[in-house]
Amino acid sequence: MIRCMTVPVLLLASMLTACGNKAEEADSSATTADGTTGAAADGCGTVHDVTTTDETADMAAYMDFSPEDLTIAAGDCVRFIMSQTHNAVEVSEESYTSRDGTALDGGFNVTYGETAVVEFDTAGVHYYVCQPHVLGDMVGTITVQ
Ligand SMILES: [Cu+2]
Repeated sequence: MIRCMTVPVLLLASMLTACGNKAEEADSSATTADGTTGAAADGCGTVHDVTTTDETADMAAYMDFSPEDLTIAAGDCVRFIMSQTHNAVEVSEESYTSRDGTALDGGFNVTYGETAVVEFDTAGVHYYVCQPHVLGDMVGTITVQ
């Protein structure tokens, strides 16, 4: 069972600018997404971050999720913080192995520049890729124990 909560960071930022009286509401959403400590909102256990970079000076770092392979406990969440040039799309083990980048039906799908928190409730391995860079081995795994 996977639950996705998309956090429209840019939208929140523009709302803050556009109308001051929404600031408190926008702020509480941000806190939920930032729940890295203690018992986070929305039932996450520990929240683990996966990040990417748009900085191409170091191509090895550019073509990587950080961390690439992550082991978490059932009930933990992963916060995918994608920079503008990368996405994180769940794929089948077969697609992961063959690097074909086909999205898995019902899998998580974090688009370019998006930050999203995904909860993993069931033990197993989830495979994901950055679609434009899958052939550059920009792939990752989430192992839920
Ligand atoms: Cu990428």
